[in-house]
Amino acid sequence: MQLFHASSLLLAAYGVSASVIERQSNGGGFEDGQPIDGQGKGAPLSGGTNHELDLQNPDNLGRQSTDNGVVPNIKWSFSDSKTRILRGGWVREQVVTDLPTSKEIASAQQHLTKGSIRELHWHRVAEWGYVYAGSITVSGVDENGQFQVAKLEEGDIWYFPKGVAHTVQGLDDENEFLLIFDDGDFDAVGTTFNVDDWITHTPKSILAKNFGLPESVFGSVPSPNPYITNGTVDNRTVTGGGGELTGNASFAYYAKDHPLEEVPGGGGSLRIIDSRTFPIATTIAATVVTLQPGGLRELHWHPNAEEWLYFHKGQGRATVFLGSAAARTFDFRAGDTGVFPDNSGHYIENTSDTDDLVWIEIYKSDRVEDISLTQWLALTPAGIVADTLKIPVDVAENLQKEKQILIKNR
Ligand SMILES: *[C@@H]1O[C@H](CO)[C@@H](O)[C@H](O)[C@H]1NC(C)=O
Ligand SMILES: *[C@@H]1O[C@H](CO)[C@@H](O)[C@H](O)[C@H]1NC(C)=O
Ligand SMILES: *[C@@H]1O[C@H](CO)[C@@H](O)[C@H](O)[C@H]1NC(C)=O
Ligand SMILES: CC(=O)N[C@H]1CO[C@H](CO)[C@@H](O)[C@@H]1O
Repeated sequence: MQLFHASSLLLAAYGVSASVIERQSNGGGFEDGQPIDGQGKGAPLSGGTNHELDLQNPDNLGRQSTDNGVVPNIKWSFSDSKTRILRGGWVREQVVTDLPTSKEIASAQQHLTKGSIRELHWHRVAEWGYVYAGSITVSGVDENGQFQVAKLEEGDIWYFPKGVAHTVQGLDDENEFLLIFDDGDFDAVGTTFNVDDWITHTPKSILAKNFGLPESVFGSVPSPNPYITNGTVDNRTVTGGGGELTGNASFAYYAKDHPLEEVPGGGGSLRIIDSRTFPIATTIAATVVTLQPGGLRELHWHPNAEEWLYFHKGQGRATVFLGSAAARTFDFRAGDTGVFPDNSGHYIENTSDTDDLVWIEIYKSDRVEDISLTQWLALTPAGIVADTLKIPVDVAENLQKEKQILIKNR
């Protein structure tokens, strides 16, 4: 802080050239939001700039000297999304037009107040949800007339396969969740089908014939459809049809039934939610991760899919490696989303001295899969590794053969 104030004063008093000298003698100006590296590269920003964003994203200013080449943007903050405010809550989305590198996954944060309802609907794509505040009822019906009405709390998850009819209602005063869809182009026409939208655009005579009811019954269906509507908590039980979905057919994953996994690296804990632990989730696999201050999600890649990310708490940074000497470092904080392209190499480091970094990883797959750089090298003949990387052969021989996953601060 002392350094920051001193340099700000200098900047104000003597103009930017004094600050260049100041920065160079102090090893760089990135912490002050200036693209100056302290080794003679860079110069101050003289034009328009968003200083707050520069301070939050020192790696966009060139701080990481191993970065190289052209790497497209892989980050989008929910704070950059348009929030749709409604009676009973709000929603803000991230779709492919916001973050073009995220082709397989689109997402939203959504908030429902007590009793409020995300109106009945279905999608052409699968929906996955994670409750991070409050509690909700999710209700769904499948092709066999089997249904489920599940009460979900913080940490619980749901998954509706493509086409399954569903709705969500808030139970606590304030309820919020992350929504994931397995197609980046989620706002395309033909993706979401709301019940009142359909009813409104069906001839009244057909409605009467279809339901065996007078036309007047449907005289008050809201139009345009409200998306979220305020309501009252309904805990009537549902019976009949094809019966309740349970066991492996359940749409609901209850966190309390799945203890957190401690990992070999000792740097945190995680929970993998994929078709092995949540059998119905065949197109969306996830990991919820907590990484300690200074901890590192070890260098790895995913052989099966893009990795989409939502940062829930804390701050971190990650470098994505695309091959062809292309690599770029990004700074992340709570509320950011990101995507690592299919098979790209990466790590995530917690850059806070005090706070855990909590994020959710999503893959359009039935499995979470990764290949660890260290494990790969440890399970390759040591002489080959030593000759390739020009490292001592005994170093190659002693690399960890077990995935560390989350490495504690060292
Ligand atoms: C929803 O809000 C409107 C406007 O405040 C109110 O008239 C209506 O009674 C509310 N409905 C419910 C079910 O709370
Ligand atoms: C129904 O839900 C309300 C609101 O959460 C609760 O106060 C009430 O006790 C519930 N009733 C039953 C029968 O569960
Ligand atoms: C439920 O799914 C698990 C994991 O896929 C599987 O091991 C188990 O055999 C399934 N149980 C039944 C009753 O199908
Ligand atoms: C506690 C700890 O190790 N914090 C580190 C978090 O990451 C930043 C950036 O790499 C380091 O500067 C901190 O020392």
